[in-house]
Amino acid sequence: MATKPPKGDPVQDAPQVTEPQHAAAGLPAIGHTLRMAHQQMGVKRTALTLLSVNQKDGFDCPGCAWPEPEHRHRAEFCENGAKAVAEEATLRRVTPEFFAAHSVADLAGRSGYWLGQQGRLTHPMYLPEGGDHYEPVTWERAFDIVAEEIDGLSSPDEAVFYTSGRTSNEAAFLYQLFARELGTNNLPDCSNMCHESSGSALSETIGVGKGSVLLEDLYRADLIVVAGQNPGTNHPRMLSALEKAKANGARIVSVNPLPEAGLERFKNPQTPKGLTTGAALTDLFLQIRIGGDQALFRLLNKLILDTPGAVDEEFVREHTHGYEEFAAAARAADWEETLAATGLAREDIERFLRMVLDSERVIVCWAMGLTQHKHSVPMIREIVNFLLLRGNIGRPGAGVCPVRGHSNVQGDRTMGIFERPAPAFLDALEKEFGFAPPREHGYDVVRAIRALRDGKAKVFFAMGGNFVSASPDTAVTEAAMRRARLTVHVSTKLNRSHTVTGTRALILPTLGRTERDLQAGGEQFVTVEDSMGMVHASRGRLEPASRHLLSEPAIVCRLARRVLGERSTVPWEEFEKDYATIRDRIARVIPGFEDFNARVAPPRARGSARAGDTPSGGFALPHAPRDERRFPTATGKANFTAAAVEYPKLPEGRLLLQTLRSHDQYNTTIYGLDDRYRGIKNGRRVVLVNPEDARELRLADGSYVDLVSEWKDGVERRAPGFRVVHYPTARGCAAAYYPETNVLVPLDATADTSNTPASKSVVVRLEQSATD
Ligand SMILES: Nc1nc2c(c(=O)[nH]1)N[C@H]1C(S)=C(S)[C@@H](COP(=O)(O)OP(=O)(O)OC[C@H]3O[C@@H](n4cnc5c(=O)[nH]c(N)nc54)[C@H](O)[C@@H]3O)O[C@H]1N2
Ligand SMILES: Nc1nc2c(c(=O)[nH]1)N[C@H]1C(S)=C(S)[C@@H](COP(=O)(O)OP(=O)(O)OC[C@H]3O[C@@H](n4cnc5c(=O)[nH]c(N)nc54)[C@H](O)[C@@H]3O)O[C@H]1N2
Ligand SMILES: [Mo]
Repeated sequence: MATKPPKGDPVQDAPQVTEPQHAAAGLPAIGHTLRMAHQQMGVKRTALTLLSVNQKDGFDCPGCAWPEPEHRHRAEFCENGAKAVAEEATLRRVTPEFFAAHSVADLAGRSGYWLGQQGRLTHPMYLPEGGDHYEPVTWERAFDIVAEEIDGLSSPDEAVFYTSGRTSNEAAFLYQLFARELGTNNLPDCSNMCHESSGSALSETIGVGKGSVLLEDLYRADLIVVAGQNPGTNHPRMLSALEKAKANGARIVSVNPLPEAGLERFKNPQTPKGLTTGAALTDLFLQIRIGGDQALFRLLNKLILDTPGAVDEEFVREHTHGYEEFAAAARAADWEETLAATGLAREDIERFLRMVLDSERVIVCWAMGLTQHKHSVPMIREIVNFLLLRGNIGRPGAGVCPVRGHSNVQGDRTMGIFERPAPAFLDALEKEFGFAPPREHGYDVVRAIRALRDGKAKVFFAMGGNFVSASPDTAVTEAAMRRARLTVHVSTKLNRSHTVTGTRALILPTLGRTERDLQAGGEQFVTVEDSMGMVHASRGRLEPASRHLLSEPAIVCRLARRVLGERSTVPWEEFEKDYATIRDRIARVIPGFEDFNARVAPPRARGSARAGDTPSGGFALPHAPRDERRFPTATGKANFTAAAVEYPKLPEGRLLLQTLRSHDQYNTTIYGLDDRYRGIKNGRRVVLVNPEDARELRLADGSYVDLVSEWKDGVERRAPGFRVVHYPTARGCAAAYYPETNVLVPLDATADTSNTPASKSVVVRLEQSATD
């Protein structure tokens, strides 16, 4: 068995391993934050910037989509939010001289970590056909190049317009408007790889593809289930909400193959107690096998059905559809099969049941641990069944809570970034702008990759993100991208997608959230929507990283004017000057945004308030199931569903690999090489394996293996050189970081219905690494 890292691995990747921790945040978190922030921004800028995150007149944190509490601490402290801010507000710069010194081939050989560490992009850059270096280009020339390539297409459907989830509502609305006026619905987004399964499951069952709870509901809940989520790292501010819920008497059940430190104990750095012992959060930890959640909830539903008086019969009668069929399927649930699927003990499931029966108000929260499996959609629908049974949707303190990732991913969807737009939305666009938007569905992420691979798409345009690193099947995706005629990235920072290019390529540098946005009509702000459907303003304060940057709305407006010219019916110039004019149109097109401008204004500037307006500025979007127990589904009721139970079945000698985030990364942006809570330092190429499995597979702790994924197409997908770490994960389950492991996720291995890459259930074998 190899015991040294294989040659050729990045030198810095030399993982050291200590015991996993059992609590999150506390003083060490403050120390880590300040160290990272000082390195990127210096002391003064650190203080100024971190103080205006999520404050009334400041900018929305570019970290996660967790909502802000009404009563903010002066610095709503969150280690990973601060890292996201430091990463953007860094004083390091990637200039034309940098590109002159580094060929594209050189950059393509660097790690994602190195690329991101180089700093902010300062100039529009162009890689001409046959060129080996990016060269500076004027904005006018850049837009001409995009227009030339789009004009050369035989159909607008040969262009693809990707969006990542940091894009503001204003920019997103304009971007989809441009794509649709051009004539395509090819608007894939990061959500296709993220919460698409939640959207698919929820829109069909409750009629709205978004969560049904507000922060106040968490504070009132009796029981909060956190399944498939690691908030200590990915939504740290959620821990304060859980702490408060507990103080109010809630109990917490965590369902996860890994014991995650943040869920065990939270040391709130804003309270004196938090700096010492902190608060225990989880009352019951269900260490489930990967993919076992549908089986768990199905059995729980059977047990509820079998308990006299446990079903909320009035709610079921008044508000739901499909109960009988569901109940028949649930009654057939089998203990033995459930124990095999979940790896749980009978007593634990019985304890869970008792906690459920003792609770009047139940909330289920989840994230990527539930959305990225083949059977994610029926899994989430089973959770809806579970909540419906006891009337836990549409009443205070209860509901569904899919916790979104990117800070405005939910808002981008609301604004129409979707390859399968609703007819009513297109009708409203048509009425407002007077052109006929295309009606055929466009490509999602996986279909866009296939289209590029097959030569059916030729122009790839990305509004943010890092498409080639975030997408599955890295080798396939990169080859697909290289076939494009033109690849364009609107970006703040350098990343791998800039190095894997079409025949020609452009990098268009843009303002970040933290930066002042000055247009002809004065200083602008933008708006965002958080994970709970709250909309509010975000205003950057810092000087832009370079005077050559354009804002995202300005880029779309200028591009649209150049590409569409006279044929456009949209006032792009006016939109660029004054974003309030964009919001006026959003207010007319999208339900729930009535009086948009007035309602996002600072509280003192506002007139009379409407329902949902918050005292600190901003408002809650309407949500029929939450607000009125009305379910706008095809049946007009909340739908029970009765899918067959599925769970992954592993061939002998294989493990089920989940690809997840370390504490020091934001998706494909790597902040550092540590995963502090899991006891990993100085390296990312690690694979966490249960010690019993490791013994059976003869995998010594500290040995090096290649991860080889097995999929029915027979193609060998290999990620070489991972250090084995014996770790208390569930039996049969392994874990390794994304994006290094995306090479293992087959493009065609996606969730049914949502088409989300199944990046949390990859069947792998572990092979000894070659040492030289
Ligand atoms: N600092 C930081 N913050 C972030 C991000 C980041 O990268 N860094 N990313 C943002 C984005 S876009 C998103 S979508 C979110 C992601 O937030 P998370 O979903 O918390 O992120 P992951 O690291 O993918 O963690 C998945 C969790 O699900 C568990 N899990 C895996 N498989 C299963 C399963 O089958 N069943 C159950 N019950 N659990 C399972 C894993 O053990 C892990 O705890 O975070 C957002 N916030
Ligand atoms: N194997 C595996 N794959 C996954 C996942 C997984 O769990 N496992 N998770 C999936 C999920 S949940 C998601 S959301 C996707 C993430 O996919 P993406 O959203 O595409 O990826 P990010 O890494 O968040 O994008 C980072 C880049 O965004 C740019 N950027 C940052 N801020 C801004 C801004 O304000 N404006 C603009 N224009 N650009 C900006 C920077 O250039 C930075 O390099 O990855 C998915 N892929
Ligand atoms: Mo995400």
